[in-house]
Parts: sequence; C-alpha cells; structure tokens
Amino acid sequence: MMSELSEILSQFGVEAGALPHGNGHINRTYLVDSTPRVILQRINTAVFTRPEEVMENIMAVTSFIREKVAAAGEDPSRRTLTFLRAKDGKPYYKTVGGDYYRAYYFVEDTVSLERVDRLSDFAEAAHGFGDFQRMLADFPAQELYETIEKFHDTVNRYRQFADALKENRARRADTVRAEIDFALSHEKYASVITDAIADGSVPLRVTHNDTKLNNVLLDEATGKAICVIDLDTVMPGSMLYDFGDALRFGASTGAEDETDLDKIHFDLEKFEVFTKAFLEELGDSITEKERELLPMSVLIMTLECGIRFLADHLNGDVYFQIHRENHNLDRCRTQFKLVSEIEALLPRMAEIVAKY
Ligand code: ADP
Ligand code: GN1
Ligand code: MG
Repeated sequence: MMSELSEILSQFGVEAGALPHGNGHINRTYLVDSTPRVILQRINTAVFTRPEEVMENIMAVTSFIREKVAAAGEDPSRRTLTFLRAKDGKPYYKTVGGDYYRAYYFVEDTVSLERVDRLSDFAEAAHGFGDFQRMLADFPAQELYETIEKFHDTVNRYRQFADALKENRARRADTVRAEIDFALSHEKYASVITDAIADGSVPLRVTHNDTKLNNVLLDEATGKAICVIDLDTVMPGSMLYDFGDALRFGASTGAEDETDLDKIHFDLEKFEVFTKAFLEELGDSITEKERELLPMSVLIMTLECGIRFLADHLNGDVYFQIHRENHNLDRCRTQFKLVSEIEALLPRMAEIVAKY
C-alpha cells in the first residue's frame, strides 16, 4: 500500500511518507510528511460517481474564493484549499486501477474539532460557514455540477430508505424495528424544506451542504475560523441545509456515534450561540421563510441524517465508513434521540431566533 501511495504522490511531485488522517466518513485521507505538508485523498467514487465534475466544482469555487480573499488583503493559502497539479496538469490523478486521488496543502496551525468544548469555537464555526456562503453569494450557480443528485432532498432520502427497507440486503430489518418505526412516524417533516424551495419562498443559493464541525479549520492561535474544507458537495442548495446540518452535529452534547444515549441531548445554548453568529454573517440576505424554518431545518437535517445511517445499516454499510459492528445503527440512534428532543424544543428555538 505504502509503495502505491508513493507512486501516486510522485505524480504530484511529492516524495514523502503518508499516514491516515482525520475522521471523515467518505473519502480516504492521508497526511503527507513533506515540506510543506500535504493532504492526499482518495475520492470515494462509490459516493461521487463523476469525480471529474467534483474537481471542476472545487477548482472553480476555490479560485473564486482565492480572488475574493486576496482582494481583501488576506492570505489565500490559509483561507481556502490549494490543490497540487499532477504531471498532466490536472488537479487529480487517476490510477491505472481507476482510483482518483487529489492532493492539496495541509493548512498548518489549525484545528479541526470533533466536538464543541468551548462555545466560542462553535460561534467561530458559524462565522466560518456563514462567511463561506456569503463569499459565494455571487458565484454563478449554474456553473456548478450537482455532484450528488437530490443530496438534501429529504423526501428522496425517505424513498431511498424505503428501498433499503424493502430490499433488506443485510437481513437486519427485524433487529431495528424501533428505529424503523421512529423513521416512519416522522416522515411528515420530510417535505417542509423541499416544498418551500418549490414554491419559491426559500431561494436556492450556493451552499456547502456538509457543515459538520470538523469541516471548518480554526486557527490554533486565535481560535478564528479560517478555512472551510470538504468541498465535494458545494452546489446549489438552501442555507437551511448548512444551518441545520451544523447544529445537528455541533449542538449535540455527545458524539455522533455515542452508544450511551443518556449522554445525548440537544443543547439550546449551543443553538443560540451558533444562530447568533450565523445570522450576523448572513444578515439581510435571509428571507422571512428561511428565518421561520431555521428551527425546523435542524430537526429535518438531523432526521435525514438518521434515516441515511439507518438505510446504510440495512444496506450492509456500503456508504459511510464504519469502524465497528453496528456503527451506523449507533449513529442513527443518536440522531433520532436528538430529533425527539428538538421536536419538543421547537418553540423555544423559535424564541431564540426571534432575538437575532
Ligand atoms: P471526508 O469527506 O471524508 O469527510 P475531509 O475532506 O473532510 O474528508 O477530510 C477529513 C479530515 O481531514 C477533516 O475533517 C480534517 O480534520 C482533515 N483535513 C482535511 N483537509 C485538511 C487541510 N487542508 N488542513 C488540515 N486538515 C485537513
Ligand atoms: C458525511 O464527509 P463527512 O464525514 O464530512 C456525509 C454527510 C453526513 C456526515 C455525517 C458526502 O460527511 O452528508 O452528514 O457524513 N457526506 C456525504 O457524519 O455524504
Ligand atoms: Mg469531512
């Protein structure tokens, strides 16, 4: 394996060792011990079936951001990802076996957090993702490919869940009846955002779509959000996806895969801190309907993620990387626990939104 990686790295003109890095569920990520250090990633082509399009999107978005931050007098190499070119000039390398690899500079002196320990870090994450969306507000959205179709179309996610249930490929359905019942009894929420997009009250914007806390790098010294990463799903979407998904992950009191559900709660204080900072970034650009749906978006994104984990458990763990038995089921259970709490907290969340 190592020698294969060195062969791949040499295509990018890099000679150094590489070790697995990070906690992403999708791509395979390595930190390369070169000077300067580099991240090497194998794109998950089961998830991203058109990797060339993914890379075209990412190159367009990063160069757009690079110009903006340079014009503002900031250092683009810390504010967005910078990709290395392979020998043929492309920002990725396709192996003989058909794997796609890309390499970009590691952003030094930053941290990528797996959980919120300090409220100020979560506020920074909100500024980071909010600022990212603001910078892309005038990006020509029609130039972006849809890298995963209907990615946050929750109605479609329910369809995929129903297929997984029907096929029951891993023969696990009988062991997860309670989770299946929970999913089905909450299906009524699935169309709330898609309906609002369809009737025009929620506009499509260029969004990140995967605003998990560990996808924004914070400066180690200042704590400031400096670089949004994991750009594979940047495409037209709703700001509600970015808002809801960030809170799904960051406002939980426990890890996404915590097995002790007594440790999982939805933390209103974290919700408030994130909401305040995110709204400060997006300010006037947000519509009445978007504002109204902010609390509901957290419920929907959490529910959606839960049914995706459950569907993958039923399918035999073919989408999300797992590191132990029933890992996707454990992940599903934390999401559903959060959904129950969020459901009861919606009125209080609305009061908080009204403050900002
Ligand atoms: P995945 O799609 O699998 O989540 P990511 O692109 O998010 O992959 O990378 C996985 C992890 O690697 C990130 O959560 C982050 O901790 C780390 N990482 C990725 N790129 C960089 C970078 N340029 N600088 C520092 N850390 C990085
Ligand atoms: C995946 O790539 P990563 O680990 O940041 C997934 C997200 C889920 C998340 C759940 C492309 O995110 O949609 O919300 O896992 N990304 C993709 O942890 O499916
Ligand atoms: Mg990631």
